[in-house]
Amino acid sequence: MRYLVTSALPYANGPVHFGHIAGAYLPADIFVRYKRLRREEILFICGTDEHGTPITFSAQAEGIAPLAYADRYHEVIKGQFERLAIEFDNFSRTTLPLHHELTQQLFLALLKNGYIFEKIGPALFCPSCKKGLADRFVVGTCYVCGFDRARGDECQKCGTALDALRLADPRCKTCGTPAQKRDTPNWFVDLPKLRPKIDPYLTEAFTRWKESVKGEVNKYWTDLRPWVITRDLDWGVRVPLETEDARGKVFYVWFDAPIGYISSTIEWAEKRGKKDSWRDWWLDRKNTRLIHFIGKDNIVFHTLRWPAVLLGQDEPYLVPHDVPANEFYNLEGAKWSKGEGWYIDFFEFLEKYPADALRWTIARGAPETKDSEFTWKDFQAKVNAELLGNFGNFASRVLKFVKEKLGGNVPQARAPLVEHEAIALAKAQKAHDEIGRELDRYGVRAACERLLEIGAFGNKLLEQREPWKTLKTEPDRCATTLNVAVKILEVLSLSLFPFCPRTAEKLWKQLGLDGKVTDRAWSEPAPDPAGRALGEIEHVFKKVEDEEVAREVAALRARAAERAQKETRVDEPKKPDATSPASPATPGAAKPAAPAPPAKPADGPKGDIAFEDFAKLDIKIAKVLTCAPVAGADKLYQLEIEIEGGAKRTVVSGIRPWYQETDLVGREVVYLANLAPKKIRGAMSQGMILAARTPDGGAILLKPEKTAFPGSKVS
Ligand code: B3M
Ligand code: ZN
Repeated sequence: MRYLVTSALPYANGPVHFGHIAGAYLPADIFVRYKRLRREEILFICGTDEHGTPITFSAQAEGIAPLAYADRYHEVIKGQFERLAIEFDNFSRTTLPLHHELTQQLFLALLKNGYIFEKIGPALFCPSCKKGLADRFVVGTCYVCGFDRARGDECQKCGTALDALRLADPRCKTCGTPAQKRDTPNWFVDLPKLRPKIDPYLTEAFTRWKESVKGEVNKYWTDLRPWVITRDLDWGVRVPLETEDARGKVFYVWFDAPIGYISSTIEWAEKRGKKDSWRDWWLDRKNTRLIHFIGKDNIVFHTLRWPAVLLGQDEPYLVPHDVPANEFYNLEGAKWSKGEGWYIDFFEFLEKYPADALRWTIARGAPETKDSEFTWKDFQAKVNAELLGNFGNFASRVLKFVKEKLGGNVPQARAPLVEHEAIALAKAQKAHDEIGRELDRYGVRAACERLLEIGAFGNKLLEQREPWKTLKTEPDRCATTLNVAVKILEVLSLSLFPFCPRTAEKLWKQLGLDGKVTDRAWSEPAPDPAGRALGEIEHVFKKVEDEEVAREVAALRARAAERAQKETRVDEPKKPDATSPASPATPGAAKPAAPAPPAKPADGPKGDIAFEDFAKLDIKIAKVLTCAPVAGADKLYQLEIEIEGGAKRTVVSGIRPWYQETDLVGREVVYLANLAPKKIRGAMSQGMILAARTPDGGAILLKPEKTAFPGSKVS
C-alpha cells in the first residue's frame, strides 16, 4: 500500500507554535518515519497556505504587500520544520502559479459538472470603509456559543466554522462600524446536489474515522448547505470567468488551500523531472491512501467540503482515507497567543534545548483524544526522568561498561541466556512490535509508553544481572548480559527513530553500527552485535534544573501581565471575556497579574535629547487615500494613507473638528511611522499624523512646501 500523507498547510502568517506542531506536524512526521522504516511507499506533502484575510491584515499592519509577508513566513516556517527534523518530500506555496491554475481548473470542472451555481445574495459590507467584509474583516457574536468577538469565518472560542451572515451584531473589524448587508453575486459548491457521492463516501469512511472526527462531520452532514466559495477581495486565486459578476472575486482561502496538497505534489513531481508522476499518487484510488494530519479546527474542511470538491471532478482523485485530527495543545493552561504574550519563542527555545527533547515532550502529551498542554514542569520531567533517567541512563550504562570494562567491543554471548536476559530481550522485541501497531493506528502516545518500557526492561536487566559483579566472578555471564543489553539498546534506537530521529542516529553511531538507522528495516532481524567496536560516547540531553523552569514560567507570566496592562491603557476598555472559565482561558485573564511596572512620571524633566534619539523617529511624507469618521467618536477620523512604494497604513487622528473629509483625501501629510501601534476605538492606529497646535487648542496639519513623494524621509 502507498501512503500520501499530508500535514495541514500552515498560514504564512507567523511562525508555527508548539500547538500547531502537536496537532498536524509531529504526529505526521512520526507516522511517516515509521512507515518508511516499514518500507512502505510514502509521499509526505506540505506547504504554506498564503491566501486568506489574516495575511492581508498582517501585511497591511506592516505596510507591505501580502506576498512579501508570505515570502517571509514561508521561509521562517520552513526553517522551523528543518530545526525540528520534520521532513516533507515537498514544502510548497499556494501562491505558485501552478496552484492558481489547478484551483481554477478544479473549479471549472465542478461548474461544468453542475456542482457549482452562481447566486446573488446578501453579503456584509462596511459603509464607512466602503468595502465588502469577507471572513476576518468582520467580527460579531457567535451564534453557537455567544462569544462576542468571533471572526466572520470561524469562532475562535468554540471552533465552529461560521457563516458570517448569521453572526449577531456584525461589525467591521477595521473601523468598528456596524456591517450592512448588500447584494452581490457569489459562487457556491452545491453540496446538497453532491450528496449521492458524499453519503456513500462518508458512510464507508466512518467505519475507520475516530469518534471526534465523526462528531464534527455529523454537525454539518445532516444539514448540508451550499458552500459559498467566493469573496470580494484582491488577494487570492481569481475566479476564472470572464463575466462582469466575476470581477474582483477570488476564491475563499479554504477552497484553494486543500488543493495545495495536489499542487505541492505536482511541484514535487516537476522538481524530479517527472512532471506527470503526481498522477500516480493522486489518481490511483486502488493503491494509494490519502491521510490528512490536521488540528480539530480544520476537520469540516477536510472531511466534507474537500472530499466534495474531489468527488465532483471527472478524474478519480483520491479522497481522504483517514483524517487523524488532533485536539488542541495549549500552553500552561491557556491558549497560545502571541498578542497576549502567551507563547514560547520557538527559536529561543531551540537555542537552549535539543529539538528531540521538544519532539519527545510533545509526542508524549499528543492531544489525540482530548486537549493537552505544554508546561515547563512537564517538559522538565520528560527530559530528566525519561530521556535522561530512562533512555539515557540505560544507554550510558551499557556503552560505558563495554568501553571501560570490556575493551570497547561488544562481547559474545558466551553462556546460554538465563531467564532474565531471554525475557528482557523478548519483551523489548515485543514492545517494538507494539509500537508499530500503535503507530499504524496513529497512537503516538501509546507508542511512547511502549518505548519507555524498552528502556525500563533494559535498566531492570542490568539491576537483576549486576554485570559489575559478575565481571570478575563469572565473566561469561557478564559478557552474555552485555551482549543482550546491546541488542536491547539497538531495538530501542530503532524504535526511537520516528520520535527522536537525531538522538536515534547518535545512538546508532555509538552502538558502532554503520550507516544510518534508516538502513535497517523496522522488522528486519538484527545481526549479532558480538565483536563490533562501539563508537564514541556522546551525551545528548542535559538535565533541566528547577531554576530554569521557575525562570521560564515567571518570564512567561510577566510578559503576559505586561501585555494585559498595556491593553488596558489604550483608549478602549478591554471587554470582559464572554466565555466560561472552564475552557482554556485567555492569557490575560487566567494568570495572576504580575505587579505593575513602576509608572513613569508623565512630566519628567525635559532635558536635551541625543541625536541618536532623534534619529530613531521615522518621520516621512504620506498621502491620504481615504478618510472616514470613527463611529461614536466625534474628534476622530480613520485615515488610510500611502507611504513608500504604494504601501498603505491605517491611522486614527483627532483632527476631525478642524478638517472636512474632503479636505484631507489626496493631500500630503507629515507622518510619524514608527510609533508603536495603538488600538483607538477599536481600530488599530499605525503611527501618527503630525500637526501644529493653535492657541485656541486647534490643530493645523503640516504640509511639504513643494510636492514631495509618499515615503520621503523628514529629518
Ligand atoms: N491554513 C488553517 C490552519 O493553519 C489552514 C490549514 C489549511 S490545510 C489545507 O490552521
Ligand atoms: Zn462560538
